[in-house]
Amino acid sequence: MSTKRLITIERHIQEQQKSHPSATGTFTSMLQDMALAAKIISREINRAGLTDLLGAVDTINSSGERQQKLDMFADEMIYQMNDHTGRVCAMASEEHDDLIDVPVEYDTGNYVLLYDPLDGSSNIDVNVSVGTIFSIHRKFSRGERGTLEDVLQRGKRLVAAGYVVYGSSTMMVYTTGNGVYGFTLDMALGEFLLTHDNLRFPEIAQYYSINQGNEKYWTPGIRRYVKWLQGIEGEGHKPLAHRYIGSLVADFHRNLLKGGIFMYPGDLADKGKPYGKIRLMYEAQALAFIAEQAGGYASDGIGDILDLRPHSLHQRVPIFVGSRDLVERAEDYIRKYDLDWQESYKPYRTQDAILK
Ligand code: AHM
Ligand code: MG
Repeated sequence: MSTKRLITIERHIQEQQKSHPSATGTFTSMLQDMALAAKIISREINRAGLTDLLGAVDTINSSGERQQKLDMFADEMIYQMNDHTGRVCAMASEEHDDLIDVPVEYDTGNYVLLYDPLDGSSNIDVNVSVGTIFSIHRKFSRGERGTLEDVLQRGKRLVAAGYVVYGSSTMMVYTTGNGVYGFTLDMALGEFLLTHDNLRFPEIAQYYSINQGNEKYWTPGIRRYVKWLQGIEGEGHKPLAHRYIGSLVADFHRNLLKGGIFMYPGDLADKGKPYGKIRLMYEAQALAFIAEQAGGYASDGIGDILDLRPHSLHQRVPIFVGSRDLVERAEDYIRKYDLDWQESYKPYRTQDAILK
């Protein structure tokens, strides 16, 4: 019989709480609820092909994309897990236009939950990995109910973030600012077990991830940087392999384990979308926090994503995330070759307009 200790995610979260003597346990319970929601979503994803859950429904989400049924299921599951617990003062989801209030009949608490319930949802119909991304801020405003001010906080103020990747197995990865830990779902036990203790980006990176089909919109700096990654420009380094799933969580997760960079840059200055596709509040901030905790880095091409001051719920942001040296090199190329792009993007970094 194996004598290796099994550590469930619940136990791990409780152990982490002990390093914060003033903790009340509220936050611990929230993370445990997220793990339970992940198990339920994982179960539905695994059997989606057998039920009528597959396929799109005729509603459009706040970013103008068609919503899939599983998106809605995942969104509802996370909401229901948190609306009545008295732990959150508000929530925000990629699938909702506005802030999600806690129903008036329930108490509110000291935390704000942000989530992308099912990221990469265009991959569902073809049986390719998708994920859930979440992050938690502490309440900032003074009133009882949560406000936009509570949600639109800088990434530097996050108290926790995590993701779930529904792949060949289901994994949940989380940080509370004290390292990054990965748990694999044992389907027979119904438990997430610690399999990846204190995750760090490896020294040697293997992969770069970018949608090559967008090359026509890339800036000169991105073109040259990708040539560098491919070993065509510059000398003395091995070319990296290109891998792109099109599910941010899955691409990020692979690069965390193997070393690499994920990029979704802004378009050329004259193409009108210098901010790219990825959402700051539901995707970029959480992954930036996890990357930093794993020894990596996330940039919008100009600076640290965790330093950006959000201005709207569905704001998009260019993203370069992964092994620190690769991300810093991307910044170098942009600094040197992409002055036009910087000029067109900078107003979006700060403006108050709502970008969808
Ligand atoms: P979604 O949240 O609507 O699923 O969109 C985000 C996804 C990311 O998971 C992925 O990295 C990206 O969109 C892929 O976009 P593209 O198909 O343009 O490469
Ligand atoms: Mg998404």
